[in-house]
Amino acid sequence: MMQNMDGIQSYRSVCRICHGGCGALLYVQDGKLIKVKGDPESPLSRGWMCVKGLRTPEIVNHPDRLKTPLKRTGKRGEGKWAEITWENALDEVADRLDAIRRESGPESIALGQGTGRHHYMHVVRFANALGTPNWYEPGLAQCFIPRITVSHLTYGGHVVGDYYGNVAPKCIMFWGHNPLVSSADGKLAIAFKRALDKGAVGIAIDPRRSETARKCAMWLPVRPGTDDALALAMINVIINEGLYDREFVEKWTFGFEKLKNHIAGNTPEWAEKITWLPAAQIAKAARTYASHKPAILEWGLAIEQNVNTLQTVRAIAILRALTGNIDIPGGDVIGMNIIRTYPTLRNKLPRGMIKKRLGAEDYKLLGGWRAFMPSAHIPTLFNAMRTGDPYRVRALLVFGNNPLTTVANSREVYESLQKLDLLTVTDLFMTPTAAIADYVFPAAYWPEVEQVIGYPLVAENMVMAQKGVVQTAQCRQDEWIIDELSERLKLPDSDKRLKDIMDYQLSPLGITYQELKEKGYVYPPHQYRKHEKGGFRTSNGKVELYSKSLEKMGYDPLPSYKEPPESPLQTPELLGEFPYVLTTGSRRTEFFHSEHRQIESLRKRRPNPQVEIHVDTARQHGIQHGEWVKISSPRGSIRMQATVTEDINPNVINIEHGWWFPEKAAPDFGVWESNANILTNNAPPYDPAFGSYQLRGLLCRIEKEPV
Ligand SMILES: Nc1nc2c(c(=O)[nH]1)N[C@H]1C(S)=C(S)[C@@H](COP(=O)(O)OP(=O)(O)OC[C@H]3O[C@@H](n4cnc5c(=O)[nH]c(N)nc54)[C@H](O)[C@@H]3O)O[C@H]1N2
Ligand SMILES: Nc1nc2c(c(=O)[nH]1)N[C@H]1C(S)=C(S)[C@@H](COP(=O)(O)OP(=O)(O)OC[C@H]3O[C@@H](n4cnc5c(=O)[nH]c(N)nc54)[C@H](O)[C@@H]3O)O[C@H]1N2
Ligand code: SF4
Ligand SMILES: [Mo]
Repeated sequence: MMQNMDGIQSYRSVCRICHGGCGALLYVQDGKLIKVKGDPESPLSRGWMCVKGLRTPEIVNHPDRLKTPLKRTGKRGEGKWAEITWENALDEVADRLDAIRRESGPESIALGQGTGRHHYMHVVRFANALGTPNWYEPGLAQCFIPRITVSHLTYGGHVVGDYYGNVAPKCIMFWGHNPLVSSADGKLAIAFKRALDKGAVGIAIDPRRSETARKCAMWLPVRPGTDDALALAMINVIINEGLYDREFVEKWTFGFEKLKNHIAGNTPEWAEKITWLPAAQIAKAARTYASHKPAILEWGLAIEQNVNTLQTVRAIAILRALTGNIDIPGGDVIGMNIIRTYPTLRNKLPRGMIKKRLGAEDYKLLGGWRAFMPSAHIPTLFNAMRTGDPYRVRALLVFGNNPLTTVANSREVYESLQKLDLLTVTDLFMTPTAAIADYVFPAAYWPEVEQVIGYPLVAENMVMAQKGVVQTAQCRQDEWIIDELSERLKLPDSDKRLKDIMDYQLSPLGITYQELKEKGYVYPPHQYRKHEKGGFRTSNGKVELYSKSLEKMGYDPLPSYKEPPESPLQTPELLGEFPYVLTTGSRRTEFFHSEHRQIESLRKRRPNPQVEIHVDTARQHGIQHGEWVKISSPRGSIRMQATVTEDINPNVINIEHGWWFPEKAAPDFGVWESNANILTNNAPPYDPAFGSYQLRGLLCRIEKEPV
């Protein structure tokens, strides 16, 4: 802490509004956060912060923040609340949970949370201690878990691009990824900007010319949902034109000949008909990626939001191995994992319970014993809430998630939540989901929490500390709420608090959390080519082009293409009514998922939900830029404002996700008006390994709103 002349204290911390990690200087006066700016000494961001991070004081001090625990007094969703002390609220919720677990078993209590926030692993720990196998997160099967799992199965560790070493990448291929906006998974936008500015050749595979694509030499506007076919065709070119790294492939990969035979028919000409990309462009992209070394392949979540997720991600993963770009300077490096894995108490979950995890039997890489972080399958879990099949889920404790906006098929989510005996929501603001809860708890925001952050996420090549420097009303860090409930329920290890866990995580580095706070971060030099010392940490020490592990689990050991279940080729009968391919959820700098719609300075920059439509398509429908339009899928309709652009494939419609309107009346807050997940589908088929559902590559129609 530094003291300035006029009574202002400043602190060094790390922004975590997104998965982020931008170094931040926080200025506090009389206990109030008054300013945040970029920390020039941060090794990652070197002074840069995005607009959300800079607006942190406006968020922390927002008058609508939840400030005290609330208990519902009227009917569910009636908007009648009584303030209640933490002591009473926690006692009451613990009593209800205790009764439910006695009556119906702990599996009838589910936990829900959102994407990688500070309390992520603590929620998993709580589930295991409570003895319930049923926790969920709306990402997971649709976000990141397929990439992590495939990385481990294929290379024996999680790979991330090497932007901070001495060798700069010569090429970066962005696949369904727009990190210049999303800073996803703990990789900061600024690192990509710098690498591209330094001259790396960019290839963007994206139906939209995204902010990232605009900085790339090549843009491939692929048909959403056909990335598997594109990746197979690129493998085909790289093998058949002899562009692969022979030495690496021979020495360090398994199954090359089988792969070669398997993809023989997947030529660029074959892929052209599926992906809507000219064969020559596919071949050129493959050649460019293979001939610039070192190259990074940045994959994003667009490749996971379909029902052939496992094989799509596998096909793309194989490209890195064929080109020998793994764990080399300036390439894709395998994580160092310098801190201990969070103690999630996985071994406390009784064996019988693993079998009861909803969806685990069917989606083995999401919920089974081989899963990276076993969780419940969302459609199966919400179905159990709604129908009692295969058993009733009676309670849901939500920590930082607004499922009415981020889970597919919002209407069914709503019906499911209404059936619960107990719903608690911990959040920063009153959201449409919180508004139908029985108890609402006020959460602490990032300048109010303590945490150890391994960066980038899952790879953990460096570690940073986040410091609680201010306190708002009665807001509490989620981990504290969980610990208080655990203590009341006398759960295993409930005597260990967050600080003990953080010290444990840091123990391999020989420092305590207190010491890390003083240092700010620890960033050891990266060790490259770790496989040369003892092989890859896969089942046979080699990169598995052909995956024996998958074969054993009953999944295809080699990747293949599968047409999306609702698409121009699969369901041509729907094209009359729904002629366009819909994709949802591409990120916007100003908002994090359903957050920030009440933050005036951010909302001013994007006041309304936007649908992107090509100029030619707009002309055909008489749609003008800025006009409100109706977008419909076989599930329902929503309204958004048209952004007419040339930067999108003319047959694709792109909509934002996460929209609700805090300024509109409770309890709905307009959540039924412009919510992308009214259009998405949570019905089968799902990806056979992860149970992923489709959020990108569905069918839709767009029309002028009737006047
Ligand atoms: N500002 C901000 N940052 C965020 C988030 C946020 O909400 N706001 N969310 C965070 C989270 S949880 C995540 S997972 C990451 C995600 O971040 P990214 O992985 O970067 O994903 P998106 O921006 O959702 O989508 C990337 C690109 O995929 C394209 N796309 C859509 N459909 C397809 C398709 O079928 N194939 C291909 N190849 N491309 C397609 C979109 O046009 C988009 O430009 O962002 C994180 N960062
Ligand atoms: N159609 C469509 N849907 C999508 C996606 C898409 O691309 N398209 N993307 C999916 C993906 S990849 C993801 S990861 C999910 C994300 O889904 P979520 O992470 O669930 O996102 P939100 O719905 O915004 O819910 C987050 C809530 O947490 C609150 N919050 C923020 N910080 C804290 C905190 O520290 N503690 C607590 N208790 N609350 C906090 C916010 O106010 C907000 O209400 O969305 C998924 N949904
Ligand atoms: S990119 Fe993420 S971590 Fe960095 S300032 Fe923005 S929100 Fe914060
Ligand atoms: Mo995500």
